[in-house]
Amino acid sequence: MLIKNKGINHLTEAQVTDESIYHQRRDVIKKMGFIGAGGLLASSNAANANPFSFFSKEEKPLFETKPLDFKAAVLDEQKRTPEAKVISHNNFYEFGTKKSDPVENAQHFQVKPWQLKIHGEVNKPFTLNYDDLYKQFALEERIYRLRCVEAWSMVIPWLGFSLAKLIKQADPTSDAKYVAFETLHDKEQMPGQRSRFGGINYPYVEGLRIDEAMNPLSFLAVGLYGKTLPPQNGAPIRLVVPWKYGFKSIKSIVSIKLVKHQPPTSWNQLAPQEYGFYANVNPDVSHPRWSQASERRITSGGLFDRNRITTLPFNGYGKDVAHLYKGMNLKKYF
Ligand SMILES: Nc1nc2c(c(=O)[nH]1)N[C@H]1C(S)=C(S)[C@@H](COP(=O)(O)O)O[C@H]1N2
Ligand SMILES: [Mo]
Repeated sequence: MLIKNKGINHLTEAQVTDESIYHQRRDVIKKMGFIGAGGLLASSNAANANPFSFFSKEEKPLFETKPLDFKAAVLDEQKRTPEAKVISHNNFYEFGTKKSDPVENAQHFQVKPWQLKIHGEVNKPFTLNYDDLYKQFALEERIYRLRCVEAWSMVIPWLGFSLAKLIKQADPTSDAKYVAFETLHDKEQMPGQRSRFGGINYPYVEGLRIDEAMNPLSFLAVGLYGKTLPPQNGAPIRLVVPWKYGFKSIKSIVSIKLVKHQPPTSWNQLAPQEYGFYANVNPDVSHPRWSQASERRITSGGLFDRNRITTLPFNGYGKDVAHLYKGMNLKKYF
């Protein structure tokens, strides 16, 4: 069995705050030698050592989000995470490993021109340019829970279209068994990529099995809260797979490739014993160093307010997706 539970036994549930989990997640990277004691995080105040220091905090954000036309979601009862939180508490290692780094460091991100290639095992490969992202498919709103592997979650109103629509347009061949996604690789624009900051071997890559990708819940988001995506949330287009841990929901995508074999994925490559390919939200399978049985829902309280809720299998989307994993041992394929 690949799951290790040793090491978390000395921590009670109450002690496992998101903050400690987040530090633990960075610790793996430290242990692997990517961030040493005298490394980038430790010396972030020293001149020249911080790859993010070239934007002063006083500088006004240059990035403008624009309103989008979309079909609104039918009202649902979930209490949405305030927009201000959604766009300021982010994981986007290309712009830094702290939650506040992406909003500070991504505001100069140029999304025009953009090219998203759909290719590989398809009969009709195509490329979407920036304007196509908003025009090719009718935009709809989806209010989804996003559950990070670090045991915090948000409820976010996304705008976009089903991944299935885009894949169908490319007409996959019978050899298309998986879908491989890739984030932009641009060291000029993404300071984290200049130093392997965060330990990831860039570009960030992710993948889904073809039946997961074709599930109606799998979504390509081009906006949130009625507007185009801000860069810290993955502008101009990112994946949202609501029944999986947040790291599957890859940001700022430039390539969607249909492939024969299971593709490599960034967090799995970095720490395979901790992050699986499937990464389905599962309260019964602990992360080797913390429990996944509950989560902190980020609502309108303070960032580190206690708002503990029980984590549901498949993040509460089991009715729609559990059949995809029938007969699979989800402890082995975590
Ligand atoms: N390219 C890229 N995509 C990424 C990440 C990243 O570091 N780089 N972080 C992931 C993680 S861990 C989470 S929880 C979500 C966070 O999305 P949000 O910042 O929009 O809430 O993005 C995911 N997509
Ligand atoms: Mo995450």
